[in-house]
This record gives sequence, structure tokens and C-alpha cells, in this order.
Amino acid sequence: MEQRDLFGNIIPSLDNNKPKSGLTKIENGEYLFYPDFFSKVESDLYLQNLKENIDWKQESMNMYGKQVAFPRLTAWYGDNDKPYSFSGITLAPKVWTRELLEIKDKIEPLSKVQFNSVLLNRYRNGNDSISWHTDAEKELGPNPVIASVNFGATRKFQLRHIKTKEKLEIELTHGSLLIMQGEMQHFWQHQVPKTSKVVNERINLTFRVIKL
Ligand SMILES: O=C(O)CCC(=O)C(=O)O
Ligand SMILES: [Mn+2]
Repeated sequence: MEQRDLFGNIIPSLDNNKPKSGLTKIENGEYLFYPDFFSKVESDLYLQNLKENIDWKQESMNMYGKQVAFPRLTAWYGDNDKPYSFSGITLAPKVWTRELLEIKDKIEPLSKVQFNSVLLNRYRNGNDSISWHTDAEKELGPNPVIASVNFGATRKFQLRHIKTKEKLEIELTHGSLLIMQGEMQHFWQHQVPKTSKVVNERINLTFRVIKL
């Protein structure tokens, strides 16, 4: 029997309807990429829902004694009541929305872990960005699995090996899923650079396992 979600879309069964694409092994890491993990209809609905129902915040960090606004809006949701620190700020998680839990349920079979939190980033236009970093915060433990879900405008996701400086680039499209795993967060930095192209909003969700 095929299973359908609340939008009436067929939920892919891993046995007979596995999304195309998959594993790429790289030096010191590996990733899985599914450009069309969510259908267009489903992605449009999630984009709208997340714009309206997520409690978006303009966070800022202290740099050389000055408060500098992040070049994007952020939000932090999860089932963990312990705060999480990144980029010099600490966020307490909000309670999962129904749609966030639904997305989490859909990506967990491929990620092979149960996520307990998600960081959301909202890039309002091409001027919003995130600069070079790794997702290797101590709360995530060694070799964290990070599942990145994308809705809205396509943006370039760049990777750079910390030692060899080798570069990779993946276009993160509407409805795509990127799972980074293995040693990747210890050896590769990533960023979403600014673009001078006129681009619409983009929302990215990175699901994580906080091990406290
Ligand atoms: O927007 C993205 O694709 C990446 C976001 C990211 O790297 C992060 O939140 O740590
Ligand atoms: Mn990151």
C-alpha cells in the first residue's frame, strides 16, 4: 500500500521508490545528495509554511566590541531543552512544529539517525550568506551526521578541505536534501556565499543530533 502525507503526496518507500542519486565519497568524508527529495508541490507548501510559522530572529554577535547582525535570519527548534552555542551565540530550542517533525520523519530513513534538533536559516536575498565554518561544535560529538534540507532559491554550497584546500560546489535546489557524514565536519569547511544575482528567498534546515 502506498503511503501519503498530509498534502496527498506519495511518501517514497525506501524499498521500491528510492529517490535517485546518492552517495559520493570524498577525501575525509562522504555525502548523499538528492536534488528532488521533495516534490515541487510539497516544497512550495513547506516554503510557505516555514516563512509563516517559524519564529524567525535577527540574531547578532559581538565582534571586537560591536554588535554585528548575522547576514540571515535564524531559528532553532528541537526536543532538547539544553541550549546550543554556535558563532558566538547561544540559542534555546523552540518546540517542534508539525511540519518540522514531518520533514524530520521523511529524511531520517536515509540519514539513519534520529535527529533531536534543527537549525533554520533564512536567506532573504543574494546579500544574505553564511561564511566558511564547520558544523563540528562539541555538542554534536565526533563525525556528526548533518542533514540539510532546502526550499526556495537555488544557492551555491561550497566546500573547502581544511588541509589540501580542495574545493567542491553543490547547487542546493528547491526540495533538495544533502546529508553530510563521516569525518567531513572535521576536514571540510562549508559556506553559502553572497551572490550579485537577483535571487528569491531561500530557507535551509540543518537537522542535527545534539549529544549532551
Ligand atoms: O544554508 C546552508 O545551506 C548552510 C547552513 C549552514 O551551514 C549552517 O547553518 O550551519
Ligand atoms: Mn554549517
